[in-house]
Amino acid sequence: MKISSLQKARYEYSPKLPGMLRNGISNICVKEGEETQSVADQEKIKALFPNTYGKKEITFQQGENTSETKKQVVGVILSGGQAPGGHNVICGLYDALKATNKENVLYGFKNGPIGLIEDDYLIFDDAYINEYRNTGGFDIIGSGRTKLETEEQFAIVAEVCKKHGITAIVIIGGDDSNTNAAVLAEYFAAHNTGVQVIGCPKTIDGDLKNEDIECSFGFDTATKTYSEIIGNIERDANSAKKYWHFIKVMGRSASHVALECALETQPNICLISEEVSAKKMSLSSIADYIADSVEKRAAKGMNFGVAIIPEGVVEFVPEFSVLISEINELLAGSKADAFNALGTWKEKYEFIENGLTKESMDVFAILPEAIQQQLFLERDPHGNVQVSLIESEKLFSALVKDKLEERKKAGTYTGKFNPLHHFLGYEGRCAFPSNFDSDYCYSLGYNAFMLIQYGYNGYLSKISNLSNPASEWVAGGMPITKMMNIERRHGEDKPVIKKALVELEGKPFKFFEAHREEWAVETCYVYPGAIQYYGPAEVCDITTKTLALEQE
Ligand code: FBP
Repeated sequence: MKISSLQKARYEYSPKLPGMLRNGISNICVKEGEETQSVADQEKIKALFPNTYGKKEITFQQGENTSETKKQVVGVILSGGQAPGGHNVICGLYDALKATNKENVLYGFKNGPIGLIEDDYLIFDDAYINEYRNTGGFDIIGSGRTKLETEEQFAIVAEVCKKHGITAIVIIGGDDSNTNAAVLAEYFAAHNTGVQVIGCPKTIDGDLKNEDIECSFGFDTATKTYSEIIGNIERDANSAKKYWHFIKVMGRSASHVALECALETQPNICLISEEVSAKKMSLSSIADYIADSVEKRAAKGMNFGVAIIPEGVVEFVPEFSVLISEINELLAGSKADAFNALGTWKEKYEFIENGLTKESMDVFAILPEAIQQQLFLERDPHGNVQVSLIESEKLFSALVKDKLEERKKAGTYTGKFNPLHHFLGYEGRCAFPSNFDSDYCYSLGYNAFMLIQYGYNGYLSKISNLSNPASEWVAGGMPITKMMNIERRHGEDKPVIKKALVELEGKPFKFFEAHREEWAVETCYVYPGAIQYYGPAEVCDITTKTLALEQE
């Protein structure tokens, strides 16, 4: 296989472990903390997890390893969207497992949770693992979005584990996958299978975080990748002085990615979906807000700018979310077939006009035709609009253009408005992990094996104190049930890990809020440049501004 010079060099990188995990496997002992309670709905969660609820938080420290010496056969899966560093979680897991006992075995189940159901796997060895050290992507075993959530699936997984003598499963995934990890752990405990389950917090979206999990892996590299590109675009904008760039960034519902990129690059505009929702901002008021910046900059002779749009924002605009739910209703079940059978867009438009309320039709009617059509693209498996397919960057630039035309007529605006559009998403999910993600992920995997070795079940691998150098990081584990509450999902009450949205009272947003007025009118761009893997620690090992502000 032909590999790049950087890939070759990255194979040689030694990820940094937290200080307490650096003294060799025989020198890691456990300190148990307090028993835990779930963040809310304690009685309900306790009743649903009678075997795994209330366990103690643990930390590792230097000291004699007193764990069991049984042979471990561990299975690992990657679940959901790619996030840089996933390979290193597996490398860390493998290294700790082999350092403990050469006879231990690591199975990689392929293409996500489905691999466990279909018993589709490979067995890792040194040669295979070494090809993936410090690289991006999930191609080491593949990933997938199948969910492990039903009793039937759990019974199949238990059989697969029995067949291979598997003693533990590590699930590398986001909030839903780790919720399912907790349910699987409870099932295994209730059925006395002896199989343990450990989760690792993954997602570029940054929405799997709470008082225990400081950040999910992949967020650091993905936001650094996007920020590099945004910074480059800003510099181009400031050189050419003739375009307004509308840049949509990935991140699903929460705006952590957009906010971090804004803190890194100081664009003229960054929408924050959580604020749009809290202030009940309409499409028109958002367009006015952006147009104000365009107008003020134009008055200073600056007919250029940069606006960051979080991919999920439209769902947070009240009238738009009503429109989306009406459309979901309009296409529910077999009604979608009737709609798709209509030949022309004109016929479809009539169908839509007859099906929507007047209020929603008013919103629909002002959308550009391309966006109208995107709202009728294929639904996700739950029947919902796939918001990441809606070109909201084009939607907002079109609405801003209309506003500016009105202002031109009113004589308040005399500038030029040439918008360009970008979407930053997939290119950030498989980048070579930054030193931070390389170190964090390797530590998460190494630590996950220590949790297995000490017999813990239903725990999330936890590495904390992350804004400090890795030597000061703290390794341990937290029962997943501690992070759960009850939420209404698809018409049912479900125990789930609470998704973290941007907190409008939190320090990262407050910092942004304090500076954005100036950024909107002046040119305060910051150019972060490409991720640096070699060089001084203050350039190569810095973490996100979000984490730094949160831990100030
Ligand atoms: P996870 O939540 O599984 O980590 O995936 C995150 C994400 O990259 C979102 O930011 C994005 O909206 C979505 O996946 C895209 O999904 P897909 O890869 O199926 O197109």
